[in-house]
Amino acid sequence: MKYITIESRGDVALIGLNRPEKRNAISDAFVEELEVAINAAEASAKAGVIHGIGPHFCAGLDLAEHVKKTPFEGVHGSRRWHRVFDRMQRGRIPWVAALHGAVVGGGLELASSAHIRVADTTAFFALPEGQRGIFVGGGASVRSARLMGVARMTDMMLTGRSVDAATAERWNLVQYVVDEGKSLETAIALAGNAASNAEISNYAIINALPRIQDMSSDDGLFVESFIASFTATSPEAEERLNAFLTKKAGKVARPGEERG
Ligand code: 1HE
Repeated sequence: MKYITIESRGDVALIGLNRPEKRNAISDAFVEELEVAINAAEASAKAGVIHGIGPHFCAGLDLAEHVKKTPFEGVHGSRRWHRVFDRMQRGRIPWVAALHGAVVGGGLELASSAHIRVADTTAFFALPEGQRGIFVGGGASVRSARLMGVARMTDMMLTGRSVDAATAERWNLVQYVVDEGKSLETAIALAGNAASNAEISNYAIINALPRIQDMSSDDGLFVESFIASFTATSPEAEERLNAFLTKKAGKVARPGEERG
């Protein structure tokens, strides 16, 4: 593949955005390769990490390619991003985004499709679509807005505000902030933790939680009870519950302690 690297670390697949000379700007061919890479990762790994090669995570949409498109080609392009990012968000395995440098426009949309975001202190976040005369088209109005809230996203888009990693954490855009250069190794460790969970639990976590969030409380509780019962009666759950009861599985760790 030209724009994407794939590696594996045990049960974790690593997808690298690999167009550093253009700051990992996402062209049509790039997003298609990303889909192939996500499919390959799902077939071989229990969790995934997505990261940027070079000085930035991702500068968003390839503006040079976009400028030549007709309006209808633009719609198809946006729908392609939706399809590929949805494969990640509502697929079979959890994804952790390791962020550094620019996480802007479509780069933030891609990061918002992962399940956990880890930023190092060099990361900065912006939605410059307003300044470019366009609108978000890779899912930010749904995913990024749900993470940070509509008021903050509106502010970012109207004013061109760029926020640092600490602010992004306060805004719920990222879950972890780590020292410069540490986002990838932290993301791999977190993905490794997720990979050790029961597959059915991970599937329910990533597929059911965002859907239940979009339901009424009554519908959400009803759906939750079925998922809870379905997962709890799986052979893997029986094995894991018995492992704890017979002291073969670790206890819950206190914050800062190694997991048992
Ligand atoms: C690009 C792109 C790009 C860089 N499309 N070519 N995204 C943006 O509006 C962000 C635009 N990019 C930037 O503001 C800066 O490049 C960065 C802050 C990300 C990085 O700055 P820096 O100094 O490290 O790099 P640079 O010198 O600006 O860029 C290096 C090269 O990458 C340069 O090309 P060169 O041929 O002159 O070397 C840049 O033109 C090129 N480059 N970003 C194309 N985005 C589905 S809807 C989503 C809508 C959006 O994502 S809108 C936001 C688009």
